[in-house]
Amino acid sequence: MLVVAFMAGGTQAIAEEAKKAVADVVVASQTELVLTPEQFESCRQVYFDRCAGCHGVLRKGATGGALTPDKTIPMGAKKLRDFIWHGTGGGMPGWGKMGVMTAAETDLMVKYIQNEPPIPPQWDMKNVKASWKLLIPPDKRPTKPEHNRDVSNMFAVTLRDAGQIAIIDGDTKEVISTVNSGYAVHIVRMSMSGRYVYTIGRDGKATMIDLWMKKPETVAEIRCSLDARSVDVSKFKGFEDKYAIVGGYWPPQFVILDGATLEPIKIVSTLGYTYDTEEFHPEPRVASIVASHFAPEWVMCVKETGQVWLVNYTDPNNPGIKMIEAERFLHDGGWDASRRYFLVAANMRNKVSIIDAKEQRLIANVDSQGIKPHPGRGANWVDPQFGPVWATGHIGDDVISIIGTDPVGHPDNAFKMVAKVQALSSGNLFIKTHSKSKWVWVDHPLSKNEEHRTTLGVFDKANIKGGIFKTVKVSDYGKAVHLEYNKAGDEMWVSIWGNLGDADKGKGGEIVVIDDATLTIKARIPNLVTATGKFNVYNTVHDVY
Ligand code: DHE
Repeated sequence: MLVVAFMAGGTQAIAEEAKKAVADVVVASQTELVLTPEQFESCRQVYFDRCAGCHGVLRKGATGGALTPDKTIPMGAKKLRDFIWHGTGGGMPGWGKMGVMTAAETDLMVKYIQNEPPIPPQWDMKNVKASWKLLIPPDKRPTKPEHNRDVSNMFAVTLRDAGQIAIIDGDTKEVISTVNSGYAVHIVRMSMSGRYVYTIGRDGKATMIDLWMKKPETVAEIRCSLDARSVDVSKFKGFEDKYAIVGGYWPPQFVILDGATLEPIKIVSTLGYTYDTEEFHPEPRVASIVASHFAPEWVMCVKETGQVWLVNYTDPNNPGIKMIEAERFLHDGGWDASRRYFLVAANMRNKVSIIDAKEQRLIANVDSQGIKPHPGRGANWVDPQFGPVWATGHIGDDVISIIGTDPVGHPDNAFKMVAKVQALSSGNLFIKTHSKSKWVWVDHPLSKNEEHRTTLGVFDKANIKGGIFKTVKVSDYGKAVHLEYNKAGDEMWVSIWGNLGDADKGKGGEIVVIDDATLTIKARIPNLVTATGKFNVYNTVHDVY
């Protein structure tokens, strides 16, 4: 029996490209695994939306385990159905229990993942160039801000399921502009000047928004791959905003762009060998990227091979690449307060890899003593006992790990876990503070406990070992996810992640603003469908977290 397979991708557009590019025919291994072409296509889309990020397009496994037929067929339908429906203790969401998949969809997915994965197409410079649109060239953009708002306290907010970015005035809380972006837009980074917002969609589409415009709009866009999660700009002195970089999940590659126009300059594949076993990996995806302040370089994590690449952009057509062996699988991370040390989660091994951007080397792989560290960019503060520290939470349990980051003033604590405290429960995704705040905040959007999903834990920096100082319940629907301060550090903003389908009931999503002095809710910014990541201009430019 034959099953027609299309490639993995995101949007309808990808499916169209795929149909042109791939007309593979996959033989289902058992009669009961047969899917019609329509069922296969719908499962392919569900897999891309819900599963590929953790398990990989080729299903070789990463944050989640491998899902190739040699693994899934022996596991059997019942076990697979249970995993998909109920989730796992390791952090996999229960898609059925959460109401994301019906029983019938779950059954189809069980069959789908027992079939061979479809092979996605490539996306080379010809495709990248053809997708580039310079909507407003630099000489047609404003020469000074067209408004009196404080650009440095604006927020760019990802409206995930709407594929849009909301630009919000942090002072007045007005939504100034809502701009289309890539599909399921993932993150935002700011230009060093603080004028431009760079976004990346899950479909690899990067956009650039000008905050000087009266109503900020997209000035350029480009599709650098078919599946992506990261973008950043050049920040080293003399190179501020000159170049941008977009990391790709599929194809596994990165593209260097002109920082003012997004015109593509260079495309580089990340295909290669795992750092430890030196086996070829067909899908080493680009995870987090940060811009070094010590050299004209990006610090770029290659997830599956466990390498951190230092990409030198002095001569972007001939980029220098230093490969540093770190750990697998590299995911998200951020700077310590001095911005010399980059700390990134290696979630397969429950480690935090620490890279010294000045000496361009790995300092340590610290055991995070929890399951699946997930820092976002982490949180930095000065502990009265341990000195400067950085912290991460975990998806798979309730551990908050605190790591010393000051080798000069506190050498005994540096690059070691100095303490661990407990969040409300497992399922933490983000942790945040501000240098002017007394508090460290954690969310629990993936908690198995429904109450905890909308409750934040607040820790007192002066007594971190005292555990949670206070809990703040922020919503009676959805999930409270991703934390960000305003520029002054006196308001903490959290997103409520609702459902696109519940928008007409006022439960599509919103932002809750908490007064940092009283730890009480001070404002709500409603009607922000699936509001997720929030990025304050000043804090993002200056790595305040
Ligand atoms: Fe993210 C950061 C990848 C799921 C919201 N996410 C990142 C980064 C990576 C990544 C590599 C770091 C980018 C950087 O710093 O350059 N995320 C992935 C996945 O592969 C994964 C596990 C599954 C997927 O298919 O995408 C995943 N992420 C999620 C979510 O489910 C979240 C909550 C909602 C969503 O958009 O899908 C989510 N990820 C975010 C946010 C950030 C992020 C808000 C930026 C955090 C920050 O403060 O910098």
